Amino acid sequence: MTLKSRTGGRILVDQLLVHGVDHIFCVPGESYLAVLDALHDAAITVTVCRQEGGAAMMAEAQGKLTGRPGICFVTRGPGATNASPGLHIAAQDSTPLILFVGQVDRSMKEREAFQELDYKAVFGSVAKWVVDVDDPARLPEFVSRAFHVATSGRPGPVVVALPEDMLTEEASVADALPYEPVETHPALAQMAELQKLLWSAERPIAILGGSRWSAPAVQRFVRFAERFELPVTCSFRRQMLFPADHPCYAGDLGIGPNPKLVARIKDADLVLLVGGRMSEMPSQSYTLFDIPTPRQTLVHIHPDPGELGRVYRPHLAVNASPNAFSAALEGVQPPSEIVWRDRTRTAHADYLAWSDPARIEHPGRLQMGQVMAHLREAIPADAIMCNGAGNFSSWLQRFWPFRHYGTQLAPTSGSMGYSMPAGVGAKRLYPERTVVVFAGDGDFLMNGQEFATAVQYDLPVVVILLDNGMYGTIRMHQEREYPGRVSATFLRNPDFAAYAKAFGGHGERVETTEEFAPALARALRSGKPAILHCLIDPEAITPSTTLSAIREKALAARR
Ligand SMILES: Cc1ncc(C[n+]2csc(CCOP(=O)(O)OP(=O)(O)O)c2C)c(N)n1
Ligand SMILES: [Mg+2]
Repeated sequence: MTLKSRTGGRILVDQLLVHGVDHIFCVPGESYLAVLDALHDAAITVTVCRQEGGAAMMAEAQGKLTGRPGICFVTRGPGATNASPGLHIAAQDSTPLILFVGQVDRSMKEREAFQELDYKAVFGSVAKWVVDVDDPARLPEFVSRAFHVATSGRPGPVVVALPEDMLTEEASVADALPYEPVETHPALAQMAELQKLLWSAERPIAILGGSRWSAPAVQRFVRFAERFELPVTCSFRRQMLFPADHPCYAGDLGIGPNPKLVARIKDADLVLLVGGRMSEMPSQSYTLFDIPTPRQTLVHIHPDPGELGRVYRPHLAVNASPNAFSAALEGVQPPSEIVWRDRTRTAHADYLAWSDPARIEHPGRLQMGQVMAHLREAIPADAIMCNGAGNFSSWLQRFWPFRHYGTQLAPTSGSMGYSMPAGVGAKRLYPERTVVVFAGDGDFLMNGQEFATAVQYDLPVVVILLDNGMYGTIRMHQEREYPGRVSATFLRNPDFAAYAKAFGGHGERVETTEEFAPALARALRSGKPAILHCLIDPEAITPSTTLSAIREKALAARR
């Protein structure tokens, strides 16, 4: 059989189709015109973005929601460095992502040609793998490897550099076969050991985190938790891994978690850590477990053997993906008597009390407790909730009851500027679902330009923009460490409702609690991307304290 000769650009796009890609995000560049040309008549939805950071985050968001690599194309040099926050998020969040980057002509390499960058050096410590493709005939091999590397073990980002002249050169080469994610299953003996540990436990608890879950995997874990009446908590920004309205749910280990939950984990005799790494945030700055040998009996299940014993020495280490592990749980039998039953009930009751927004009051005319209570009524359970980084996000993280897998887009890397692009990525994938973008005033303007992308593609996401006129989180830390010495945290903001309108969206200013519900209804009805510019009293720095209280406490400690 003779193979048709194709350009590198065409071979590359054909590989994307082979691997099931149907969406890509990009900012165009002259360095990869041949790819753009091949995309012209391919069955792939292209989203052209306003900044590569936004494009990479959109792709990462899709990777998070689907478990398949998000795909992003950017130009060389500045395009690549602009995309780097998306790569870092994919690395810390264990999300499969492939970044294709333009590269200078092969004949010009190493001269510091226009926008030339050594991607292996620049992205070497962030990406799982970086490759320069110098021969179009090797594109099927390298692209196939990129999909395998991005999705196997602990998923993460891969960078594929594409020299401009390689993309226009022709080659005769066969397509690769579609990639198959490599599944890692637990051994029978390990499941038997787990059953033994559960049978002798008195105060067990499960912590769910990481990636390589799916809706069926979550369902299987729910069934396991039901059979064992096991209290289940979710790691930092992973609440979508267990339904909040389930009687086994004990809350999440985010920033500023329920102290009762923290005490419960410290007091547990058996901890099942499934998929997560218990990094700095969920481990409360590495205070929940002793290092390297936790006091609790630790069963750690992770798809990457390199994570097992990396920080915590597990009693039982299981190298398996949450998908495969949850399936194996079906063969584990509960003890004849469940001695921790009452503890599970108390844990859920503690969660319900902690997450009830109606109890919360803070300074200001716009009460976020009431806003959250309203959102719980007005926004459907399958809505995708997005946030970036900042104290504002605690309203969503603590008071929104996540009930389904694939409803949460929040960077465990703590990257500001994530929510707007994440919302665009989500809405592009699931146009029929409600997408809510939770943003701070600082957070939003780090990638607010992507509101234009939402307008361009008619993606009616609702941005709830909480404006307190500052980088509030940092101001909070300042007041605690250097009380009264405000430095570089004040922000003078634009009229965000006018911003939304200027872009062709729907905008509203919300100053009081009463204004919120009708404004939200109008935003949802508008059918346009919308911004609700919510004015938050700067004193309302967290759901539980004020800026002045933090400052006073710090000053008192110094007296
Ligand atoms: C990309 C990035 N830059 C800086 C920070 C440090 N940082 C964390 S929260 C924060 C302020 C967030 O401000 P805003 O979005 O207005 O939320 P607020 O804390 O005021 O609620 C900053 C600067 C970060 N996490 N990410
Ligand atoms: Mg702010």
